[in-house]
Amino acid sequence: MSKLKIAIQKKGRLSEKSLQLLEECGIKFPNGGGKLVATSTNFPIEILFLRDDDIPQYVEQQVADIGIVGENVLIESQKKIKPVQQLGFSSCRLSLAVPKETNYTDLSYFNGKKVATSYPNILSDYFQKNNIEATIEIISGSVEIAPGIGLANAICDIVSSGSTLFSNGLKEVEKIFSSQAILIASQNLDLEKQSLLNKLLFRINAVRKAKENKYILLNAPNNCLEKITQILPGVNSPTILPLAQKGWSSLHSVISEDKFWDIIDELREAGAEGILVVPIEKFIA
Ligand code: PRT
Ligand code: ZN
Repeated sequence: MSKLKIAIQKKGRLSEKSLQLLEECGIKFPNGGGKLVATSTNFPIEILFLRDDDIPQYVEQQVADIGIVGENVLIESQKKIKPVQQLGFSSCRLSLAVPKETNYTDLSYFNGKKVATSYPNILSDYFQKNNIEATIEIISGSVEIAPGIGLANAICDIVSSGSTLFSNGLKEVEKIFSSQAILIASQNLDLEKQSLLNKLLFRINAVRKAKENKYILLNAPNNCLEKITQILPGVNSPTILPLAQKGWSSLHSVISEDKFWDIIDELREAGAEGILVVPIEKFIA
C-alpha cells in the first residue's frame, strides 16, 4: 500500500503546530531526533522535514504529496499546487511599513520609492494592481533594517504583534493580505493517495471543530429548561437528565466557543446554575 508523503517545516514557527495537528489526528510517529524523514507507526503517512520555502516546490514536483506552509509562502511561490484547507494557526499579515516619522497619506507615497522585501511576487502584483511604480529590492532576511541602513525607503514584510516594526522605528501603513497555515496538495494525486488525504482531512476537521466548540453542562429547575434551551445555540437539541434533587435537571449541549461569553449572562438570568464548560477532544458532526 502506498504512503502519503507530507512535508512540514523542519524548524520554525510552523513546526510545532504542524506536528501537534498530526498528533491530534491520532497519527503516531517516532521522535524526530533531527531526522529528515519519519514514518508513522499507525497511519500510512511519511513526514518530510524541510525548509518552509522549499515545500511548495517539493509538492509541485510530487516529491511530497501534501504539505503545510503559510499562505504567504504558497502565494509567493507561484507553484501549481492545490490549496486544500486553512488550518487556523500561525496567523499573520503581509504589510507595507515606512519609517515612523514619514508623513504617509496613501499608497501613492510608494511611487518612485524603493521597497525591500522577501515577497517580490506578491508585492509587484500588488503595486501593479494599484498602479504604483516602485523599485523592489529583494532581500532574504532582516528586512526590517533596510530603511535604517539606507537600502530602501520602506519594507513589505510579515507582521504579527508589530513589535519588530516598532523596535526598528517603522510603522505599518498598508495591509496587503492576511495569512495563516494552509494544507496544500499536489494536483496529481492518484486515487489511493487522494483517499488517504480524504481520511486525513476528515480527522483534521474533527480536531478543528472540537477546538471551536465546547461541551456545556448546567443545572436548572425544570420550569426554566425551555427558556434555557432557547438561549443555547446548540448543535443538536440538548440532552436533559433528571437530578437527584426533585424538580431539577442537568442539561448538556455543545456551543461554539465564541458564542459562550455572549450568552453566559442570559443563561444565569434564566435560572442556570453550576455551569461547566469543558473542552472537546474530537467532534464528528
Ligand atoms: O527556516 P525556514 O525557511 O523553514 O523558516 P523561516 O524563517 O522562513 O520561517 P518562520 O519559521 O519564521 O515562519 C514560518 C511561517 O510562519 C511564515 O511563513 C508565516 O506564514 C508564519 N508567521 C507567523 C510568521 C510570523 N508569524 C512572524 N511574526 N513568519 C514570520 N514572522 C516574523 C516576521 O518576518 C518579522 O521578522 O516575525 C517578525 C514580525 O513579528 P512581530 O510579532 O514582531 O510583528
Ligand atoms: Zn523560510
